Amino acid sequence: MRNITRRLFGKTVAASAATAFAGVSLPELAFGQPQPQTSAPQLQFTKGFLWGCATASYQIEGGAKDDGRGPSLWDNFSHTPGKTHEGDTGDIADDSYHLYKEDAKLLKALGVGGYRMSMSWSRVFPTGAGTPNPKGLDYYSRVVDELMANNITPYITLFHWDTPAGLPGGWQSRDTSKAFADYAAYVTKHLGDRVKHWMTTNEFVCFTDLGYSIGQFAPGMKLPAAQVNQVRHHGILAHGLAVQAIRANTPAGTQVGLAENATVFVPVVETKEHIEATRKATREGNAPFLTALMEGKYIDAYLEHEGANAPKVEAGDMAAISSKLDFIGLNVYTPQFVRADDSKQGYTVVPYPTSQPKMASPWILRAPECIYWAVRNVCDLWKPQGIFITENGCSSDDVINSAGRIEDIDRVMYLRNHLTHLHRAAAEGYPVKGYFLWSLMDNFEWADGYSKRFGIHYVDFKTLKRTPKLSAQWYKEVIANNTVV
Ligand code: PNW
Repeated sequence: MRNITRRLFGKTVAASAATAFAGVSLPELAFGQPQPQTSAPQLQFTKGFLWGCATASYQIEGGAKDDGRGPSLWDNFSHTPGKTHEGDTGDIADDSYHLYKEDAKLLKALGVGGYRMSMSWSRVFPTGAGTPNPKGLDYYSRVVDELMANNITPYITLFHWDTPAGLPGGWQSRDTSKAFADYAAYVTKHLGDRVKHWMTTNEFVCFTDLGYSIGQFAPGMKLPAAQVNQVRHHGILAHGLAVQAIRANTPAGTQVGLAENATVFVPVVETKEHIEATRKATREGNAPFLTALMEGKYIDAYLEHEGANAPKVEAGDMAAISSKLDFIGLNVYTPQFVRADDSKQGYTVVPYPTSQPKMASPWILRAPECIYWAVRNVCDLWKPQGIFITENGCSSDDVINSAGRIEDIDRVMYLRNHLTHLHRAAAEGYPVKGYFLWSLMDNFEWADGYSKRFGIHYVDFKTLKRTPKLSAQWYKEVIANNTVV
């Protein structure tokens, strides 16, 4: 538990009483006579809490060769037979490259205050470095203007895995980290007059380990540990250099962070010993990434574990990597469960029972307490200034019924339960500033192609028609009432 002053504790208890248990007073509980619902909203978020939706460039844009865009590692990977579900690619995706005005209307109809989108690096620098392509930047400038004309604040991620294929060696090369900083400098210099919220990278583990160790994502390599650790280092170095580049090229007050899927550890029982074990697991389990960013070093447990395979670090790297951030964005989907034990490590990750309920993607558990622990573990360990949930959502087996509706009640259940647990974190005083739902619409789900749907708008990939699902209707109510409904 973080240090809580008596005043904050009093406020928290009052807030919880006023929200979580609104409408139920103790005597009523005692006598079992609940009163009729009052109009007092339950699980209310604070005024100014930001509601948004998230997407990523390669997953929605299409227009793969339009206006001078260069190929990315994901273009090459998805065009390699056997790498994605039925050979699906992002060539067309949701065609948001041409339909972005329609997508802004979807956002407007939901009533969101923010939109988290990413930029395709190889639209702006077709080979990743060198001469920029003005038409690429123009596209994003138009999208930003369209959002702002609709009172939607853009939150831009500079890199969501679509590494330019023209960069020799990709993330195996330290030069890629430097090229990323140059790209970050160029983009933020040109859009920083209007865009005030930037995220550097999205989910280190997915473009490092999944791409270079497991091979499930682009570029599909299976390198030995020492090289993977170096790739990881180049990933976090890119983030750090980009933070510095953004700060140097944007006006004061610009907010800089990242979007990270730190592994979320949940105590098997909420007792002191398991909670402490969970905190240790969080620090060690995220050692190559978020822990290094927040502590400015690779912790001993990681260095000992990796031994001779530990990354090679140059002077100044860790200072750049730990550049101060205005917020941490957390992408939250699924947890690991931790119990304290008397091993040297002091904890064990408990395997999932086979009966553990899951969503349509087998890696997404129905375990909504993970969003509370995602926030709490990170805040207790490192006390960041602000937290955004930069992604949260799930896949469902959506179908259009005979009435033309998509009744994704399981997604609504998943989201409602997550928001309930997020509210707990906010009510306890953790600095949760906003929430971006993944995703605005169905899109190219990486190696799963179009077989997994994460959207709150259904996309017919033949006609590109977008149709709101039940979850869109639900989210609109959440936003309008600033409350879990
Ligand atoms: C995130 N895993 O990716 C990404 O940021 C999104 O682009 C993606 O569409 C979304 O989550 C849903 O998958 C992940 O296998 C993909 O553990 C896979 C994993 C985790 C995150």
